[in-house]
Amino acid sequence: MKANQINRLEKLATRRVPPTEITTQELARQLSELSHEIKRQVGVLIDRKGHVEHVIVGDASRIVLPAQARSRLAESRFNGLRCLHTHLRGEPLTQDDLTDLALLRLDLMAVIDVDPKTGLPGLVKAAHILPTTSIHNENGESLQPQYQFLAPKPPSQLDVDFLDLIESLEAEMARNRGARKASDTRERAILVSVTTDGLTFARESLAELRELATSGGLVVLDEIIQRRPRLDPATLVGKGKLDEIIINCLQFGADMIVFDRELSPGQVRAINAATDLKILDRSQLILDIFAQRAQTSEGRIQVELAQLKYMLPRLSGSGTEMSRLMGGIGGRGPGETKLEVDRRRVRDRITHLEQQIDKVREARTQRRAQRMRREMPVVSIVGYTNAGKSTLLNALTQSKVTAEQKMFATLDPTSRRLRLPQEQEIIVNDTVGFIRDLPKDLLAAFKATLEEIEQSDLLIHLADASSPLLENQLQSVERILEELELHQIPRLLVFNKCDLVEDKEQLANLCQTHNALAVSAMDRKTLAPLTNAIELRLLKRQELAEQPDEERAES
Ligand SMILES: Nc1nc2c(ncn2[C@@H]2O[C@H](COP(=O)(O)OP(=O)(O)OP(=O)(O)O)[C@@H](O)[C@H]2O)c(=O)[nH]1
Ligand SMILES: [Mg+2]
Repeated sequence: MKANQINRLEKLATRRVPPTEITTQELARQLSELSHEIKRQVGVLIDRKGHVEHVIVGDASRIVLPAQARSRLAESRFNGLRCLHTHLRGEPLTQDDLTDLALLRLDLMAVIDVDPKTGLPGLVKAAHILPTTSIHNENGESLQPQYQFLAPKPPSQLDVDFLDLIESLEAEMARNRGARKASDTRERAILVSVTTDGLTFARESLAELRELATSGGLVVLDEIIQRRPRLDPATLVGKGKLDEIIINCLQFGADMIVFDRELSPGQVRAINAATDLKILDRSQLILDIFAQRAQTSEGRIQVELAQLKYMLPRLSGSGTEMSRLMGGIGGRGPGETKLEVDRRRVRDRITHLEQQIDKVREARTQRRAQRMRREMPVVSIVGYTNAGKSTLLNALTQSKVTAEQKMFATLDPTSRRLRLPQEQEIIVNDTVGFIRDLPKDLLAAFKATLEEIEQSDLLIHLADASSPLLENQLQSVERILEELELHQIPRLLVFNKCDLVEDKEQLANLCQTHNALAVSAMDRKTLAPLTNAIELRLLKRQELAEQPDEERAES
């Protein structure tokens, strides 16, 4: 490049256009002529006041926008910069141009055609993002980002009032976001499900994720389902789709993306590299809820342990990446200072917590020994989260354990006494709810709590008969019981929330196929068959226990 061309490029940085105009004829001409001479694309980023902020020189077919353009994402709705650059071959706005427009949230992307003979500016082609109210169709598949293309015109005939245009777009975006109160600090999430098979399960699973998200204190803005032949090992959804989702989030005003399955450490890193939005996966969401709920010091130790174990393999990359990754909802989770400690210290902390759990376990064994001496039978209510376990315990024992329309309302096991119809006294345990794909570390960490159940004489497996995922939930609970080696304990299957099931015949069939009882924990009148059944089962067990070994083997 000649000295005079460099000089002219540098001068571009001092230019200013009236804020209401996309470009002046003069600026268009300067860009076009320079571009023609050096046979490269030349571009400028212009702020809302009309000042040129950056000058960019590309090659013959593309320019790369500076990273600073992205760092301004935080405040305004669009980022307050428009990009104006030249095209040497008369091509329309390219896919790269549109992706930059959306991902950087530029005010506008405009290209100026350069006349190949004269170097004079030809048509100006421009596009901006359209605010949307929905980002998916009725099948839950996300829509392509919406762009509005302005009619191509020579620079002298551009009659758009630029400021007016951008301000009305921003006003519309603000309306779409709804009247978000300043006091509402809840984070706003878009849920993403990727599936390799049917949509039905993906939809139900997404419904569960929505409940998890709401239980965790998030506002769910929208849900996206993507179906693909196989999962993308790098970014789960595929790079192009990911860009699309990120753009959707920006258009929609979301703070985070929640994925309906566990992301590998590598996937988290790759996705984080593509966006400043917070990323959460299903496991982390569950961990987060547990962190919010844990009341006792034991519960807190267990949750922190699980969080640290989840975090350890993901401990690499820059500090900011990590804090974004591990911040959890509202910046909860193990906390930023803790995150900056190196792996060794995390491992030390894990060892320390594991020792503490061992101590708790000892104390628990002793307590249990005392209870054994009292020879009271123990019955534990287990089941999927939100099945109504705490409600049932309350109804049976007339107590007031927290029961809520929230997942994982119960974290710490609670015991109550219950006098059965024939005067026998028993202990009833309420337990932490199970969930499909319970994070492995969490399961391990909660083993201690669930050890309580190990000593049970009977398990009541309580299931929500009104859930569309009933069969699935039954299987999940069975699988977890097996993993916890609790499947040897006699089990009584009980369907709850029968008041919510309209089709009573179907309910009766269901009970018959599964050999289960039907109750409604909300209605104490429905519980008599249950207490009778408990009594019978315990009696049978006692008789068995009193039989000599040979007879027991026969029966
Ligand atoms: N309609 C109806 N709602 C019920 C019934 N039993 C429980 N619920 C509701 O279901 C929700 C969950 O009840 P909980 O008792 O907290 O459920 P849980 O199994 O203890 O849940 P976690 O502790 O979160 O695992 C609450 O909103 C209850 O009011 C029932 O028989 N009928
Ligand atoms: Mg509960």
